[in-house]
Parts: sequence; C-alpha cells; structure tokens
Amino acid sequence: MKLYNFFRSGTSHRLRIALNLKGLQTQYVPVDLRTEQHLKDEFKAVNPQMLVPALEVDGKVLIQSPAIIEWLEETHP
Ligand SMILES: N[C@@H](CCC(=O)N[C@@H](CS)C(=O)NCC(=O)O)C(=O)O
Repeated sequence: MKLYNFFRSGTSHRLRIALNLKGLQTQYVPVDLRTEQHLKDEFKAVNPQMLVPALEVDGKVLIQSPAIIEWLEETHP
C-alpha cells in the first residue's frame, strides 16, 4: 500500500492513526501542500480531487479519509 499524505494534514493524520491501530505498513509518499505538490499533474493523476490523503492498493486508489477508514475496517477487521 502506498500512502500519499502530508505530515501537517489533519485528514492524513487521521488515516495514519487508523493504519497504525491496524498494524498496517505503507509506503509513505509525502505530498507537500506548502509547495502545492497536490496541484501538480503528477498527483492529479493519482487523485483528481487533488486532496490528501490517498491510499493506493494493488494499483487502485482510494480517496476520502472516512471512506478509506471504512474500507480498512471491512478488509482488516
Ligand atoms: N474529506 C476529505 C478532505 C481532505 C482534505 O481536505 N485534505 C486537505 C488536507 S487536510 C487537502 O488536501 N487540502 C488541499 C487543498 O485544499 O488544496 C478527507 O477526509 O479525506
């Protein structure tokens, strides 16, 4: 799993907490909101909403932290 996130983002933090509680390891991909990396084409290709966090799993991208946490709970109860 690849976690696109930013250290100072509350929604990213929320997802990191859930991943840690589940004991799941991810590849940490920093997306720096201060330098507007989330608005660049490279990240837009990952999440067209241009928001962090986003979680890539087996080539598919999950977005919106509450939905991602719900998915984590269903797949890693
Ligand atoms: N409802 C979304 C909100 C995500 C969100 O607002 N992320 C912020 C950081 S906490 C962001 O990427 N902001 C960039 C921007 O607004 O341009 C979620 O919970 O994932």
